[in-house]
Amino acid sequence: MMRLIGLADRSPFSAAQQKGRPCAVWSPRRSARLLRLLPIAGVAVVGLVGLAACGDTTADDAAEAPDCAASPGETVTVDIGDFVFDPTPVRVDVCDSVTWTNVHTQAHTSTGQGDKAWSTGNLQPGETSEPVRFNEAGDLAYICALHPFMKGTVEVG
Ligand SMILES: [Cu+2]
Repeated sequence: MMRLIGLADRSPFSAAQQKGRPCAVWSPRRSARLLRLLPIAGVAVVGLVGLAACGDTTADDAAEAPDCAASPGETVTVDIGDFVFDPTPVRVDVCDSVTWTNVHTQAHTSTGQGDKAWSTGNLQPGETSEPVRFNEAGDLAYICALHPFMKGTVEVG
């Protein structure tokens, strides 16, 4: 903005002309001055185009990766029963969360495997985990860390 004001100040038209006299007389001296300013103006334009391009890229990235913090989805509950996760697989949308509720008589966990690793820690009988949010589509395997033969899957997408 400061640069644009600066250019306006160096207009080849006199102040009186800018104030509204109908067509100004073009001054060669002032024209030469304007020509010297053109490269600066060009840099300013390129800079603005560059900023616009960056803005577009950011917008595209945002479209691919939804802002789950701004618009969280639903929370779905999975029960941990008699050495089983119920339901499994559990299907959720991107940005949804899952909580695990231990309805069994022993402690269990939900512990993610692979890239998306999470752990509820030990859930005692009757206890419900903190929500685990899923920000990307994919099939995610998990186990109970106390009983690794207990397997479950969260299908996101
Ligand atoms: Cu278990």
